[in-house]
Amino acid sequence: MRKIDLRSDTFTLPTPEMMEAIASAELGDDVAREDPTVIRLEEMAARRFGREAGLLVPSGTAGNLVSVMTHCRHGDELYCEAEAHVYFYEVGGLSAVAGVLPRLIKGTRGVYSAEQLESTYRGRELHFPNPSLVCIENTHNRAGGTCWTPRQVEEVAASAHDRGMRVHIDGARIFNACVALDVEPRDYARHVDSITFCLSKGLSCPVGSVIVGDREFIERARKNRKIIGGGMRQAGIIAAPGIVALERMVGRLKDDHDNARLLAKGLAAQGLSIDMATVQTNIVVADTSPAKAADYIARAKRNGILCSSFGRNLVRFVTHHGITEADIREALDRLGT
Ligand code: TLP
Repeated sequence: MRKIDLRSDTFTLPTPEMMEAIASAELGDDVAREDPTVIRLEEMAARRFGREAGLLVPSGTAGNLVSVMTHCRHGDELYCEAEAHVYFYEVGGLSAVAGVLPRLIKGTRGVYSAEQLESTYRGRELHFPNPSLVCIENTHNRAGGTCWTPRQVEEVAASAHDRGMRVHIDGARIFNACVALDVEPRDYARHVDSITFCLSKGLSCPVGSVIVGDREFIERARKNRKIIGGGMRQAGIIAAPGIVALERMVGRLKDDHDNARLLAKGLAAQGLSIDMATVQTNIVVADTSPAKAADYIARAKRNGILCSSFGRNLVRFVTHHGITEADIREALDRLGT
């Protein structure tokens, strides 16, 4: 039986055009800053976000960690949403490597307000860690791929800046937000100090993420990237498909969003509980109660449908390049049996 893999958009494979770009990429040693393809990608990313500079990193996790290390000193405090990826899924690197204490804000569908930031903010006082960074996740993974509007980012960022804190966006899937809301990456980037976005999720690249920010920040981030072992040599083989992704793969994300909505409606009709207001991009989080997520996932797997656990009674489905509308209809048929 043909498998339909809805576990994550990280499972996407590079397109033939990406493979050709890899094969013909002009290469050099990027630690010595001599890889022209990496430089091209970094400049292209910076331009796309309206920022001065970009830095290729091996993964979204590396992008967040390097950004946190660059914004914060050991012992500082970072504000983020209670289920933010940087807190929930990054192996505690925040604390283990960057030495930062997270302070959590419970958002609504992944989004929190400036008022919430203000009421959680502890101030600068002898007894408290130094508050230095506010993180925003857009789209928010555990909330179901929900989007922050540029306005929401602007308000939280203004409040953070007023308190002397910097702002980082974990924009692993920020292009999904841009497509869903019909806004430009620069509409977000202009309010914040750094953004990480991933090439290897909906954009289908095999590897890589990019941090964008001002030149001075990116130069300091470059050193931190080296500290964590993320200085890569002929990294043009990673950058080349990234260039294809930025040029060709953003527009098609709308198909993934349409497919996610189709899937969510079908799953709801089969009795799963889904907050449809969260189905804004390419992620569907469904409550399987009273069935356990593990049992639901095992049964789906027996029918050739792969999805992942998001908690005791929660499963996640992600649509992506390589999943067609016909696949979604087929998946619904098989899940409904
Ligand atoms: N998320 C993965 C898993 O780690 C859960 C996924 O399948 O969704 N920020 C966000 C918002 C992410 O969703 C992810 C990956 C990352 C950062 C980390 O990216 P990688 O996996 O490249 O380190």
